[in-house]
Amino acid sequence: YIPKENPSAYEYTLRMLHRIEHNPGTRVLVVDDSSAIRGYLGQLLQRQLYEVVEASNGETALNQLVNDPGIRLVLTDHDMPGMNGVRLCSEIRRFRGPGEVAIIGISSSQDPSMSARFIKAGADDFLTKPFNHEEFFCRVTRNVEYVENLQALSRAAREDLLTGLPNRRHFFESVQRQPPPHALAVVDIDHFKHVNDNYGHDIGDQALRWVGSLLSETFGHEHVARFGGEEFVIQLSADLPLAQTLEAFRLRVASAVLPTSRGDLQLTVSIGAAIGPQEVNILLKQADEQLYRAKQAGRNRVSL
Ligand code: GH3
Ligand code: MG
Ligand code: MG
Ligand code: MG
Repeated sequence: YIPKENPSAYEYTLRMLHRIEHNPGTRVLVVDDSSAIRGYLGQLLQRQLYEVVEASNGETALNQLVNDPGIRLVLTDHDMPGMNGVRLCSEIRRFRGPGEVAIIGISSSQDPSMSARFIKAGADDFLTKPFNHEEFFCRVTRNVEYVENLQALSRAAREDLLTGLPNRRHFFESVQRQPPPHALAVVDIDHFKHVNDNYGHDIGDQALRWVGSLLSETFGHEHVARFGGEEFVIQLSADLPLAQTLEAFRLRVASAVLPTSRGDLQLTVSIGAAIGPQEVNILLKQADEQLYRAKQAGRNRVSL
């Protein structure tokens, strides 16, 4: 329905439709001990093209959430046999943050402290039964949007915009979670300035994405990062033969051809590496020194 008599509601409906169009199949978990209420809420949600999952108690709901990280919203009743809704919220928040799933508590309780108890336990919002459909849809939409915005933010904070690879910040966080020793390599494209000068900046960008994809194909998306400009970093397994592994990658780049709108493009890379129990920053500095040596020695080579 589109309530045209009310322009703000009309705009809101358009926004909801826009959201649905761009994020079809968002999953919502409905937790209530009454199957009639689950069915009723499920129907309302399906009207908005949400995918609905149901649970008749808190324990089942927790299991479903553990097994399905794609659930974006939980609607939960309060009074249920076993775990109540407030307790369910605290349990969910032990393993799913507000950037992963939103929670709306629903209760017909006359207890005026109910909404505060839900929110203190980690719920994002609260609905008192009975509610009208428009309020229901607005709160559902707004909470799903909130989670989606947080996810977009966290992605933007972790990802390099041009190549889609992890960025510097994400790389540090993920390496520092691993126990030492670390094996790190810095990869720098040789004479990349010439690529921009001879082929143009757009093809320069295309070349950067290409080297990024060769890196993630070879070492795995989570083990590589763009550090800036035409410089990339690899986190290698300390058990691998470092020199051979990197030499194989150097050769792979040197022998590959990137077809572009301005003709075939070939590139070489220089690589500096370091391995040891030292701090990540110190290893990176050592790898950088080795990269400098590889450049000095004529480029298109590995130094460690
Ligand atoms: P060397 O072999 O010594 O590494 O030479 P180089 O030309 O690769 O290194 P230099 O540091 O002189 O130049 C790097 C160039 O990379 C300069 C800069 O314009 C370009 N660059 C940095 N970031 C981007 C980008 O996002 N897109 C494009 N197209 N070029 C970029
Ligand atoms: Mg109940
Ligand atoms: Mg370079
Ligand atoms: Mg450079």
